[in-house]
Amino acid sequence: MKISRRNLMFTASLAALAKLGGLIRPASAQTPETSANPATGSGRPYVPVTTLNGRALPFVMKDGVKEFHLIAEEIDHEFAPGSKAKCWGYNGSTPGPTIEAVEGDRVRILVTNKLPEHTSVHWHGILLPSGMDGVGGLSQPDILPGETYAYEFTLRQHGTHMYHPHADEMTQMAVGMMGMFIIHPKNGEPEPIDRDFVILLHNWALHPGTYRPDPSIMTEFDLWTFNSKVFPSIDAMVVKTGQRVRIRLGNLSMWNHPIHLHGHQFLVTGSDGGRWPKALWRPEVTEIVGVGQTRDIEFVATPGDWAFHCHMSHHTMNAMGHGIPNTLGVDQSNVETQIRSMLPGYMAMGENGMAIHQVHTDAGHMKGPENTLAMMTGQGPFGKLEMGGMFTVVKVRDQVAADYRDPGWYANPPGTVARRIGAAGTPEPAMKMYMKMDMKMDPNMPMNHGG
Ligand SMILES: [Cu+2]
Repeated sequence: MKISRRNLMFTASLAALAKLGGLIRPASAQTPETSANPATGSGRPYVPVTTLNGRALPFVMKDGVKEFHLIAEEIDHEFAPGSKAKCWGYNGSTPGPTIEAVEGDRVRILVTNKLPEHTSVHWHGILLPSGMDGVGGLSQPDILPGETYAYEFTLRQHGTHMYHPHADEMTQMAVGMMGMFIIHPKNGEPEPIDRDFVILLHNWALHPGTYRPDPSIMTEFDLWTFNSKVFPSIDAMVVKTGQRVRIRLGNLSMWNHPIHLHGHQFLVTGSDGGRWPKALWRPEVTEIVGVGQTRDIEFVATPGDWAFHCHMSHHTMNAMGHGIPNTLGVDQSNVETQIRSMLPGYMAMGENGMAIHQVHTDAGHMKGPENTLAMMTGQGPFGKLEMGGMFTVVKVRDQVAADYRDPGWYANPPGTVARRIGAAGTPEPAMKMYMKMDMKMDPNMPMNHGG
């Protein structure tokens, strides 16, 4: 385990800040949280993880035990501007803050229930006494509204783990109750990690015009999230060229997600079963993270803007209709005229593809139902990204700011961008309108406009 002078000084300055009123991380920056408790300076050191769009759960040391406090409660959550919901989470957020500790630590986790129904917390994948496993009715009585329970155990392993309720589980997880539990190895990493990201995968059924995720849905989900955010509100992962990056993925959604990184071959190096022996590491470009599983992937960063997303293409979309007629290749001009006589402003779409939907929603002519996001969205340096859901960008630069703030778009070296050869083509008729809209393309526009 390497502790640099810079990290120590950073911890010290955080301790000073903490006294001024708590740890507050600027939304756009990705400076890792302190690796030791800022209040007491105690706790064994580790290289902290970065929870995208999230934060770590602070702890206090009491008689050699790391004490955390989770508060289960209803919260107001925003998936991206234009989509809000009453969710349930921990300490004001979904997912709850990431719990970080070191193999060998004894931890005490207080859980206060401020929900309108009973709950419990299951420490998913963690080796512990049966009575600490958090299954309501099996390993403990339920935690009733207003009660606080204490869980206490010694961490005998390391790896990427999760926590979630095991009481009215279908409902409580469907509305956002989950978090990550990272246990760092006591003997350090086989390969030192420079940037260590944490992403929890989830899905939601937030029907158009409603403000409560529907817990009864099994397959027709309409929001696919990294840490309960959808693109374009998912932070970019900002990395310096040559850094060794680990992305820890957990999946508490109801689908499997083949997670794909562009521009690199990564190694799959671990799971809920801890850090795998090096002989088991395997190179991939897409790794399926199954329901209830975690996976760690690692790579050495190459400069560029590299897409990072689920490869189920419906999972890189936001809310969209299902079971609608297929209009691909259908000339609707005649029927459009007829419908307009009854429904002024009606626009037939979909003859040449679905990308036109983003054009209309970006332009504001096709206002969707209340509290619903456009199916596809986002602007890049060359135009529409036509993405949503489980999509973000790994931004690798030779120089990055000390707080890893978003550096804007990649400046491609001359001669390394795909280019048109020959005559200009003809945009699809619907796209001509888009080109006339004169949308501002600021090369430094941050990808995430909110959250
Ligand atoms: Cu997926």
